[in-house]
Amino acid sequence: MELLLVLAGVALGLTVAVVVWAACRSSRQSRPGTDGAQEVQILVRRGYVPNRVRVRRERPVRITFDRQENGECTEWVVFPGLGVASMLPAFRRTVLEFTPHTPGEFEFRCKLGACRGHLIVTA
Ligand SMILES: [Cu+2]
Repeated sequence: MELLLVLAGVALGLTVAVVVWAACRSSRQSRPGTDGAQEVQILVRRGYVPNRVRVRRERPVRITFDRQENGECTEWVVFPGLGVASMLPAFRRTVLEFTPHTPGEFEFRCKLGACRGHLIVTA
């Protein structure tokens, strides 16, 4: 019985890993907005789509997070290396604006760290 529970747990873990992996493969270049800001749209649903976004440094970035789920996991998005964080209300769009000054690869993630993405800042 205990073995069955362990196997069920492993199977569930694998399923979650596959779902997260499947949601975590798209990559996109930002688009210039009408005011010169770099526009990025990110769907938040069991991860971030896309989860790799390229922007140029020293230009304003405007990221719209479209969160199509509730629950605790993706309630917050945090960019630890950029000092940016925001709450993302369920089933709403939340706009984040900032200007990256340093080139590099900056992670963003959810509250629990299960969903991750990268902002690639180029010179
Ligand atoms: Cu999460």
